[in-house]
Amino acid sequence: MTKPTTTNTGTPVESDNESLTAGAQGPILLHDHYLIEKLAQFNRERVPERIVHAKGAGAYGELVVTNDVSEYTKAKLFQPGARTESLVRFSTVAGEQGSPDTWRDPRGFAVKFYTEDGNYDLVGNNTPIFFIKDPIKFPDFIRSQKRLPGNGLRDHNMQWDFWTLRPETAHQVTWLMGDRGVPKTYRHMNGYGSHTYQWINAAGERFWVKYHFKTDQGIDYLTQAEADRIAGADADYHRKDLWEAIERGEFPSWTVSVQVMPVAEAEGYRFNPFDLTKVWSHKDYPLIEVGKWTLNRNPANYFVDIEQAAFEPSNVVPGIGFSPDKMLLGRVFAYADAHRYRIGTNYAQLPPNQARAAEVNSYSKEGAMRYHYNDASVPVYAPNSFGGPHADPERAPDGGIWDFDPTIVRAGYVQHAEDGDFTQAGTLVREVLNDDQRDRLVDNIVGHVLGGVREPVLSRVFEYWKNVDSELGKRVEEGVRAGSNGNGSPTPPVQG
Ligand code: HDE
Repeated sequence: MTKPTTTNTGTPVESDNESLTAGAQGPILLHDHYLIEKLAQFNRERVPERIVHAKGAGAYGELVVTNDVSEYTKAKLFQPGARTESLVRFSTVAGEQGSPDTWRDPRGFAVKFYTEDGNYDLVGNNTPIFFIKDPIKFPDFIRSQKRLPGNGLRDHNMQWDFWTLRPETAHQVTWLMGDRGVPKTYRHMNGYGSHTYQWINAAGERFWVKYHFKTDQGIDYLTQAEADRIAGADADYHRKDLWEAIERGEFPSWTVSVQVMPVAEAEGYRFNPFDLTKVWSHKDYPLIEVGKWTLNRNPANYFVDIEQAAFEPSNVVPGIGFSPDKMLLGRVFAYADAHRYRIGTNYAQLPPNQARAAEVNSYSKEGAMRYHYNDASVPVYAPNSFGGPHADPERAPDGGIWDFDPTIVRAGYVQHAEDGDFTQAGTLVREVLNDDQRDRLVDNIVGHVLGGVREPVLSRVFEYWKNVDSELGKRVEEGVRAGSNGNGSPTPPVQG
């Protein structure tokens, strides 16, 4: 016997096809509350999309620690042999929910670990760096990548206006315009914590660390032409690939590693180690393997598990802390604030956000849509005389501790010996990319600039790239002026 359709409160309904009317051709009756419920619920099916990273895909998986890094951290999920359930959401940045997965953009790489000390969220990207280094610039940066206020159109001139006026963007823009700007699939890209974090071991010793998730599928990319074609054919190309691979039992995995810098080396390092636009050379701080992270389960319900997933850099656990990276500290505020707005005060009670391996003993209560609540025997205030939970500094994360000059200022980062807006971008172009990768970089830049960049921005674009690398800058200018790429073949203006 099939189940009866019911109202939201379980009462069987008499029809899903006809509204209640006075006579077959009479007025609809106000007390057709089921009709009203259906239309009202339909109008309220959406939660606001994420203001950035609106389009994405996600899956569940597991981290298995295969090495011993306990000399650096006491975090339980990173102890030898530890297995921790995980949730990931991959995403693009600037596109809205229906936008093509294959637009040129960094990719979000947001990982949640359900640890026995509470949820640990590592909310990174597929690039180890970012465009800017102070959170106060973030709203400006994002708006320059989205839509003009007048006609609501995206605008390459606006994008390059911001990038060329803020030269610290050069390193990330070089990554963006290269092969990593359009990964072949979410499975064929690396993930990075991007920021410098702090690890604390059982003896209380502190280390600076950077996280690397190296894809075991191998890095692979789409050319601009392939990306444009696929964008027109299938906007959900990456979401579908991830879903189908896991359905086939082809579980993608990543090798998780960290770079570790002793606290004492930070001040003298050739780059400011907290500047999010810079990487630490792997020659200086080689990767130390931690374990294997595998995605092996698709979400049961996209809206519940992925659209309502809330990742927040503030979710750290004992053995892990923050750092002087101002972008990280800005994000520690911003994400929970975004979740409260987007999915409600009690978002931590939604299925993907609930602590799974840890007991929640918070004094939060009530608020809209609350459905987990404290037992009546548990006081709603602290301190109390009736056995309510008490804070325990011994068991809590300390958020990271570091020395600093407390004089109140508004200032840029302390410049280290080799710091500079174009230094690492130039190294990337000259020492990391091969000839073919450089050719595609020129091609992609020229194609993007030909998509609408004009004076006075255009001249700054040529100067920007000459500051990165004089040869590259020359090829970009020649390509744009010739209306073609640096290799002489015309490049169609890039989409979106
Ligand atoms: Fe985000 N970012 N971000 N971001 N970000 C959000 O949180 C923000 C930054 C990243 O799949 C928002 O829930 C600020 C860097 C990912 O659900 C928002 C700053 C990095 C995701 C927000 C940054 C990221 C977001 C939008 C400058 C890589 C998607 C909705 C200080 C290290 C997570 C939301 C998911 C999402 C704020 C910069 C990665 C608005 C203020 C740097 C992967 O809160």
